[in-house]
Amino acid sequence: MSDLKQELSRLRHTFDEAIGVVQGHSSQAVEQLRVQFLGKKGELTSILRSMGQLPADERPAVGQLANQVREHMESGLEGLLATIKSNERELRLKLDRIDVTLPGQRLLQGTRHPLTKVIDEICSVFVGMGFSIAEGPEVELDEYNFELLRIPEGHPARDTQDTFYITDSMVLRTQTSPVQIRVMKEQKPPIKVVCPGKVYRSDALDATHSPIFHQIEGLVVDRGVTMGDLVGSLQLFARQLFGEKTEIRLRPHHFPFTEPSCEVDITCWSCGGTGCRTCKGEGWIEVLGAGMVHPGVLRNCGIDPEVYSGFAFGIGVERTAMGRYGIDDIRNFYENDLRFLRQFR
Ligand code: 2NL
Repeated sequence: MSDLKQELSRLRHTFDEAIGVVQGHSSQAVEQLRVQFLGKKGELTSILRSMGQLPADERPAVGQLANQVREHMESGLEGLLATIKSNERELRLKLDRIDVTLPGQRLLQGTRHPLTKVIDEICSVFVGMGFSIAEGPEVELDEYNFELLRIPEGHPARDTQDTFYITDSMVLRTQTSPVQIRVMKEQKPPIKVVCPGKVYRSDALDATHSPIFHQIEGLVVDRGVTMGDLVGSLQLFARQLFGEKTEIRLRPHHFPFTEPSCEVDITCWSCGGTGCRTCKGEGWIEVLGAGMVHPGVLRNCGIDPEVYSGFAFGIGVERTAMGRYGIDDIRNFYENDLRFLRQFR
């Protein structure tokens, strides 16, 4: 028997041993065997290469044997690969099995914050009456927050005790009025806007005060706007927000930016006006401040008070929400306690 024939049967033997060891390994190990035995630099290839040196009459027999060995190795590898693949699949099926009877993961669904709800509701009522919504910066010029609203230097409202000063000429806005100042300076009447947003006062946090709170102000400016328009608009607003039977009552008041000015009460939403715990026996609940825009404020914004007039109002959002939902501590709004927030689902 020629040397090459011996080598071929030794190769077949080595292969059989190797494949026995790889049994139960991964498909990559099978690929390594293929490279080792059948690859371009593999052992079979090198044997076939040296066939050229054989005498011509011996070549067919050696070639036939080489082909048998190759087929043997190929089918061995193929069979092994199939077994390994099916083992791997079975293992994966076992590992990936899920228990469909386990309880699912509950998705936490959020809700709108009660303050957001009240802001949206109030704004919707005014949008329904044809108002636009305007927003503006929370860091505001002293000029827009105070000066143009007829709150001059030395006025108690400008006390550094009450106001957060950024620089001598910049403050955290104490009302959303400066947004309306911007609207009046930029637009021509007719103007009908509501301005919701955060406002700031240098107050210590307690049950009824917070240094950051929310306000909605409204402004209407046009030819011939009267106190009657103010009363009618606020009446309509009160009935839509608090119920059809709600009445409003105006009490004289003072604001530097309106003249005349008033505070507006509504009949108690709990007792309807007869007096109860909610209204402290009054029958009335204060909800907002309002008035006719002071001619000086219109002039400060480039609007001629001889031609135009307007009314304005301001609503405290926290106060409204506390009354509406019977909340006795303002801090509830800012603490993100889910036990509180979940009640507004
Ligand atoms: C309240 C009362 C009010 C205004 C705000 C206003 C704005 C401009 C001109 C005139 Cl630009 N007035 N706003 C008017 C009356 C009352 O708020 O009790 N706020 C907490």
